[in-house]
Amino acid sequence: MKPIYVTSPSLPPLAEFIPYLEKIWESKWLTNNGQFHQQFEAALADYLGVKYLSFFTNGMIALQTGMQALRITGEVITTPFTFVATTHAIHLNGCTPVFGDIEPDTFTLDPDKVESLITPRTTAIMPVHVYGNPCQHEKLKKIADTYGLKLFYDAAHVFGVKQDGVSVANWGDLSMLSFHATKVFNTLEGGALVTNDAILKKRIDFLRNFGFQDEVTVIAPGSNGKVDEVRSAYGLIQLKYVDAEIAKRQMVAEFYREHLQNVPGISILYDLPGVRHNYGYFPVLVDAEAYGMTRDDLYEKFKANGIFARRYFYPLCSEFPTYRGLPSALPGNLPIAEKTAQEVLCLPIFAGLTACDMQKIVELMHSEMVR
Ligand code: T4K
Repeated sequence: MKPIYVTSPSLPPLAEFIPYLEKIWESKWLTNNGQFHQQFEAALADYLGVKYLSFFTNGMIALQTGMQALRITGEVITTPFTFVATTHAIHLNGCTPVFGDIEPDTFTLDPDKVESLITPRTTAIMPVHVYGNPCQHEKLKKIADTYGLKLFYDAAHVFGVKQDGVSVANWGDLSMLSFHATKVFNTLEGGALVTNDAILKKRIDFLRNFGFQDEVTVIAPGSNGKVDEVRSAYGLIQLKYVDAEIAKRQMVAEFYREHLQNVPGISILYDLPGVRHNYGYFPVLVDAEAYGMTRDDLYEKFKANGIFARRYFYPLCSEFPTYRGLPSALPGNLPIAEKTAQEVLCLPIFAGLTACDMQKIVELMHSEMVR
């Protein structure tokens, strides 16, 4: 039985990659802002329709560098319903995460819960466009502007996502994208910071290279977030194929929607008005009573049949030992996030998922109804 994972990366044709590798071998220029790195940054900014973009070695280092570039300190209001990188970046930058509850229909940070969490120590809001669902930007921006807070989006899941024709990665003071192997667009590992502010872009690029401004001037204690020429060249080729990847994923999402819409106890998400989605994830919510089986039992049943669905994002970040003692993390404070984390299951979705695989997945879910 060939396992079916929650995702499987698409790779560019190997033959297209070889000439790039030959050029890299010939030039011996391997990293530190090489020609393919520069070309890729420009091509990516163009594809995404954003002003300034800095390519990073991964999303986590980009998040940490972004916080440093924005000079975020003290308390940061964020969501508990995310991959732990978001919360860790806040913690590792010496700040305290303050968790707000999420919205039940998009699973993103609920703007109406943010204001009551602001204290004199708050300097930023860090929301997440989880599963590629755009946050309520206008409301969050209004709060950030009113209280003089930075707005830094963890945009790891929104590659190519647009709202009313505009790239969601444009929002806020800064956005972080991830190009990890498990994402819609991958550079093996990789990430980016996106901003509309030229001075901020400059600071980010210094911090990405140990803080070097020139050969002898170090302006701040920067990290090493640079990317090599091999991954930059790979990214350049990948860009040609990403629209086809998204189109195939959309077909998978439509299949699931058609075949799961009437399963009692299973809730699914639909496209949001005005949003061009990327179909990076296909979360379902399992209401154990109505469905006749818990989320965890369905997860185990899938596993027994070679299907490795994932419980993203369970447990909540607020439940990990480092964070669970924080006042905002105490049980009962985040009821919608707590319920969602108990019920959510992300079904396999990727371009290479076959019709046979999809059929098997929905049949396994339907078979619960006739037990
Ligand atoms: N913020 C958010 C909201 C994020 O979701 C993430 C990353 C970040 C920040 C940080 O960005 P990066 O620093 O990662 O760029 C995965 C990814 O490692 C992680 O990037 C991602 N979020 C998270 C949601 O998922 P795991 O622990 O679930 O990965 P893993 O290794 O279990 O892979 C999942 C499945 O994917 C495997 O069962 C099989 C398949 N797979 C995986 C890899 C690595 C492949 O087929 N090929 C592969 O190379 O975290």
